[in-house]
Amino acid sequence: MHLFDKEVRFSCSGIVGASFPQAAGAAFAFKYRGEDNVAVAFAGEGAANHGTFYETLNAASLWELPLIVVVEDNMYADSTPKNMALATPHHFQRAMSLNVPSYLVDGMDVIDVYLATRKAVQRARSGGGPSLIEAVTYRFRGHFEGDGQEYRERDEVEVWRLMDPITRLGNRLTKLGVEKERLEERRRRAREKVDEALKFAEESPYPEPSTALTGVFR
Ligand SMILES: Cc1ncc(C[n+]2csc(CCOP(=O)(O)OP(=O)(O)O)c2C)c(N)n1
Ligand SMILES: [Mg+2]
Repeated sequence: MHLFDKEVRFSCSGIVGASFPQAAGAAFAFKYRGEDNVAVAFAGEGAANHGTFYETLNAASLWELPLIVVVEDNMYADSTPKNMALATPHHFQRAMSLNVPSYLVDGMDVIDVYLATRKAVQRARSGGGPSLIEAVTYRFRGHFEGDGQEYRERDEVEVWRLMDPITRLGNRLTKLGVEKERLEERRRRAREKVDEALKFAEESPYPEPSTALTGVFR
């Protein structure tokens, strides 16, 4: 859960709802130093019920921070369906109250997500402040491997599978004239990368127990 890569400027934590203030902190630093970077916080719809969501949007809007908040609304927080935890189906309604403009996008459509993101980045870079991207999406697999998934119908999963974003992007590219071989080559390269990463993980030794608290605040 706690992935961090300084080179690609990516980090995450197992604390649900933590990404909002962390990204806002980065956005504050970018603005303070006069850099044209943009910070992006990704979180689920469950995470967007944390106080950190409102607190961050309020401060970021007030201070016009170069921040994009992406809510990946996949209808479930672990096993809790969204309608049992959210008083409104839409996150943009909440952002509106804090003067943060939003894009409601088809989160299963890469191009739709890209176009909204591009606008949000432009807004952030031009000093316009934060934006919210509400991406409607779905989780095909369980919340964890071995999840019995008693909380949903098999049919529901199958319906969403028809909207698989990778298949849809492939279909769209084919329509635009991209040759089948080129797409197949991309798929092969992606599979290779994943296989390599898996092999690396499986062949890596376990860390020394004595390092468990290295770099941890105490
Ligand atoms: C502060 C905190 N509370 C609870 C958890 C346990 N937990 C892990 S994932 C999860 C559900 C998150 O749901 P959502 O934000 O919708 O993200 P999704 O898993 O759907 O991407 C919960 C409650 C946690 N990791 N951190
Ligand atoms: Mg979710």
